[in-house]
Amino acid sequence: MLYPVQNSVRNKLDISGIWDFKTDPDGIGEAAGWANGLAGSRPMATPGSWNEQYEDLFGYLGLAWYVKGVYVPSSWQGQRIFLRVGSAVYFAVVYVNGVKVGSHEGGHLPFAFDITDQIRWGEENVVAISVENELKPSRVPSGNMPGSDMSMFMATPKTTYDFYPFAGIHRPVVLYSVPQTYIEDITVVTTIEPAAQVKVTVKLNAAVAGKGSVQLKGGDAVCETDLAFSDGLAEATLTVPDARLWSDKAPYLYDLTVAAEGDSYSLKVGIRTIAVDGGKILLNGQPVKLNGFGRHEDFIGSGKGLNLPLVVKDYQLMRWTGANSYRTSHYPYSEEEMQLADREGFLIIDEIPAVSLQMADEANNPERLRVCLRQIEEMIARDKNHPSVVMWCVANEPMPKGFGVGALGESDPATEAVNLPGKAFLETEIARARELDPTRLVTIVTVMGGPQNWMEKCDVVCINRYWGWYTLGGQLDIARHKLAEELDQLWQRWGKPIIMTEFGADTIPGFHGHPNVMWTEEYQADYIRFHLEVADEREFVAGMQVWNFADFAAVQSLMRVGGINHKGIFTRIRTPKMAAHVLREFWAK
Ligand code: BDP
Repeated sequence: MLYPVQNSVRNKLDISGIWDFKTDPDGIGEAAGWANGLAGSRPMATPGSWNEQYEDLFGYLGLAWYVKGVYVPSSWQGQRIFLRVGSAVYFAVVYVNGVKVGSHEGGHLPFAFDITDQIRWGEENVVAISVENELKPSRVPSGNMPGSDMSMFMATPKTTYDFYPFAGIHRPVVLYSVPQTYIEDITVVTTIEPAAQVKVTVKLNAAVAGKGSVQLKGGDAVCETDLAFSDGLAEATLTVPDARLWSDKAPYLYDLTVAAEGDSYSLKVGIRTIAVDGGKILLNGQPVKLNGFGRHEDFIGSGKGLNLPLVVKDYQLMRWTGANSYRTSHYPYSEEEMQLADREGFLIIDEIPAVSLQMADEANNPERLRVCLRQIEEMIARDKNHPSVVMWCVANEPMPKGFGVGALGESDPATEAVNLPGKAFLETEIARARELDPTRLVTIVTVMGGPQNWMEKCDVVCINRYWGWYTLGGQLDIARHKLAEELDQLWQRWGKPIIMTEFGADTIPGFHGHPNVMWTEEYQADYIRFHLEVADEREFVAGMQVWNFADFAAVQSLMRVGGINHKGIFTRIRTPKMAAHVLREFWAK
C-alpha cells in the first residue's frame, strides 16, 4: 500500500486537525444520522487518543464519532479520490455525506476507500468516522478474557497486555487523488551480489497493457529502463554501477520514480541485504548487532496519536545512547516513523499487534488467527519497501496453555508437548510472512518460561527475559548466572542468533539507594550493565533491546505505580535515568 503523496499528477490534502467529537455509548448514532453532523459535540484533536484529551474519557473505550466538513479542490475533478486513515483503534466505519464508504478492523495500520462517487463539488462535504475499541477475547490484541482473571497484575481496563488501550484516530486522515488508471503498488527488492540490483514490480489498478518507465537516481548514477505492462503488471531490474549501499552506519537512499499511464510515483530505496549465518545477522554480508530498545507510541496529551516532534526527539535520544535499532513493540508504528528510520539508519523489527495471544482460549484462536494473518498482510503491504525493516515479528509473548507465574524463568519441556496447537498457530503466521516476503527475516518474540519449541521456525531466537526483575528480583548475581546459562542453552539447542528483545527493571526517576535496591536508578543501571556484559561475552547474541526506551502508560494495577510502566531508560517526558549513561558506555563508544 503506497503512502499518499503530492506530486505533479497526484494530489493530497491532510484533513487532520480539530474535529467534532461525540461518544455514542448506546450505539444510536448511525440511526440518528450522526454521519451528517453532530449536535452537542466537543473538539477533539485528530490524530490523537481521546483518552488523553479529556479526563472523563480516560477510561472510555466504546463507540465514538468524529465529524469534519471539507472542501475537495475543484482541480481534482476527473481524478479518483480516496479517503485514507493512517490508523484508528480498533474498529472504524467511514461515511462521506451520510453514505457509508467502508470499515476497517484492527488498529495501527492504514486503510483507504474510493470516495469519488460521494463527492459534492463546490460544496462542503461531511466526513464522519466512527471508532470503537471495546476489549474482546476475539480481537488482536485481546481483552476481557473470560476465566482468566489476572486482576492482581492487570486491574483496569482488562487488557491481556501491558500498555494503555488508547482509542481513537491515531494517525493523519488525508484525501488524495490519482489518475483514473494509476499505480496501485510498487515492490522493490534489492540484491548486492554479484552486482547491485534493484528489482521493481509495478501493479496498476486496471489490467491494461501499455508502457511505462522506472528511474533510479542517486550516487553518481541515473539508471533507467522501460516497463512493459501486461494485465496491469510489469517488472524491471536495474543494475546499479558503483552502488552506495544502505546500512545503519551509512543509510544511503536512492530516489526511485515509476511512471505509467500518466501517473507517477516516487519513493526512497536503500540497497541492502539481510541474512542469517550461524549465530550472526548479516547486513550486506557483514555481521551487525541490533542494539536499542523496545518502545511504545505514547505521550502525555497525544496518547498514541502521531506526534512528529516527539518522533524526531526520540530518534535523537536513541542515537545519543548509541542505539542502532528498535522493535515496533507491540504494533506497527507510523509510516512517518518508518521513513525516518530509513533516513537515519535504524534497523527495525516490525511487529503486528499480536501481543499476548492467549493460546489457552482455544475457542477464539481461529478468529484471532484470521485477524493476525490479515495484519501480517497489511503490515507487509505497507512496509515492504523500507530498507530499515529487517525482520517481521508475528507475535509478542504468545501465552501458552498452562502458563502461570510459577513457570517464569524455567523453560519446561512438558509445556512444549501440550502446546502444539499454539505452535501450529504461530507457524501458520510465520509461513504467511515468508510467503509474502522471502527477502526478510521472520520471528516471534517469546515469553520467559514459555515453550521453546515455538521458536523452531524463527530465523532469529528473540527472547524477553526478566532475570533480576520478575524472577530473582534483588539478586543480580544469581540472575546474571541464570541468564548466561539460559543463553548458552538456547544457542546449543537452536544454533541461531539470539536477540534479547526485552530485559528491564521498573525504576522510579529520582529514587536512589545504596545498596542498590529494586526500583532505584542504581538498580536499573546495574541490571542493564550485567545484561550487556553477559551479551558481550557471547558472539551469538546478535542484539540487545532494552525494555523500554521510555516510561509509558499502562493499565492501573498494583504493578504499575501511577498507571505507568517505569522500565524506561528515559522518563515519559524524556529525561534520562542513570541507566542511559550505561548504554552510552557500551554502545556510543
Ligand atoms: C513483557 C511484555 C511487555 C511488558 C513487559 C513488562 O512483552 O509488553 O510491558 O513484559 O512487564 O512481558 O514490563
